Amino acid sequence: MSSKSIVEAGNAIKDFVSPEYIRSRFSKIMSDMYKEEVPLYGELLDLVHDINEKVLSESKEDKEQLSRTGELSRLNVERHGAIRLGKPEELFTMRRLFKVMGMYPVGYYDLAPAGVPVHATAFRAIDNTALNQAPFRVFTSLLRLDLIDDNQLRSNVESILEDRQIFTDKTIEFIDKYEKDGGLIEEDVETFVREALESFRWHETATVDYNMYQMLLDQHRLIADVVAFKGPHINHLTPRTLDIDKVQSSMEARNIPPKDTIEGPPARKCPILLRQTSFKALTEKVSFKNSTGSEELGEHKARFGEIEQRGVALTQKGQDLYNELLSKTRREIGGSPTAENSTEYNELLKENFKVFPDSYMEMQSQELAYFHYFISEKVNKLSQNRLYTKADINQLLVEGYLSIEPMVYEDFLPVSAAGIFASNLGTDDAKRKYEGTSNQALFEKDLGEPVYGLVKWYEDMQEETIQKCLEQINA
Ligand code: OOG
Ligand code: NI
Repeated sequence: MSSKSIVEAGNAIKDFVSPEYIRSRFSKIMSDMYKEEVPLYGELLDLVHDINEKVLSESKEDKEQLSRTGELSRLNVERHGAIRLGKPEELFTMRRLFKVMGMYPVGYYDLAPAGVPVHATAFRAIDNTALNQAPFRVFTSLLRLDLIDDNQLRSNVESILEDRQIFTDKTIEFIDKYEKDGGLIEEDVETFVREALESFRWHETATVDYNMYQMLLDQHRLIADVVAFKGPHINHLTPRTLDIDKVQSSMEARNIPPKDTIEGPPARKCPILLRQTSFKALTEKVSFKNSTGSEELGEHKARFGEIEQRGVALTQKGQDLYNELLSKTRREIGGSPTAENSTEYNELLKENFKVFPDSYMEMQSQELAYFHYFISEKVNKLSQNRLYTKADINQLLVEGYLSIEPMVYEDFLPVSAAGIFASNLGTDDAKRKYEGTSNQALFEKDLGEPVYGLVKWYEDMQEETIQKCLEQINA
């Protein structure tokens, strides 16, 4: 794919490479790098691929649904990653960098209530066609220094991060050039993605000594992960599976140690939102610098592999019901699920979610989820002596003049993110509670622009498909 867009810049007409191409190149070289660094991720990719193929060959219905919504072709390249940043300037520049690849900040996620001292957004494409062409996303968190209660440690962290530069000079030059010209030309793209990749690479040498690392670790494992290294190494990459239960139960046979429970909603006929599971983080050797200049060896756990199954996006009403049922289950089990109570948790979750309708038509009529609307063949038989409006949509659907397909949830779930984090690193950090309110205004100030609202994005896209149907019907 090397589609180009022609953009008029002053009098000159320049050939710019499409952001979709840059994004898919970047996603590819990132995945290749991660496969090399974390070979189990490669194993997981193979497993997911095998199971997806099987699902598609066995279920004509699934295949047709994905094909109608444009997701079938993207399935094998679909993945997300995650990084954790330390200071506001890093978030600001990261936003500019992702823009070169056509990725914009969508949603605000506060992980503090779940015991992780960060807030976050996800960078992704926001146009449906662009998403289907290159569905790469990056969950990007920023450490909340205001949540470190030890004053001395907080000021240490600030001075450690102060001089850190996570971008190469060349990357910054390309970003400037992109902003000035309005695009990147073909001969710059490969150098740009290679330079950008450097910021996501793993470093075996910590930037702090062993004592400082321990102090950071004692505060929170995530703080050590963000502060003690040269850059925001990508901490996981996540392919999309069509059957997460199958992958979960097949992981062990391939020597991939799975986490105990799948995060998110229970298994359903009509999947909602997002279900995720992962393999545990690797223990990696790290060398620490001592004040004498000698090196000390130690270990760090951060990087893992994750998989996810995506379902239909929910309206605010649907989200609220989801949150209520999930919290209820967690309350009943006494907090986050553990290895010991995972069977009980799963049963309880299934039981509690029985009140969440498990048919697309029912979810549509209760306005719990978002859908793509299509006209059906029967539409020719519709009487043409009146103008149809949005108020007729439900009736037209029930009578079979329209059909719907679920709109896939493209985003993330903060409780799941915290759950993955905790079980991966095998810590009790998630049991910590951070007081203090979420701070979207501060996040957006650091980011340099507001994030796109989560619900509105789906609302607008659904509206677009409804309007298109009406146009076709009234034509
Ligand atoms: C948060 C990652 C969140 C997900 O899939 O929910 C995420 C973290 O950096 O641990 O990737
Ligand atoms: Ni993830």
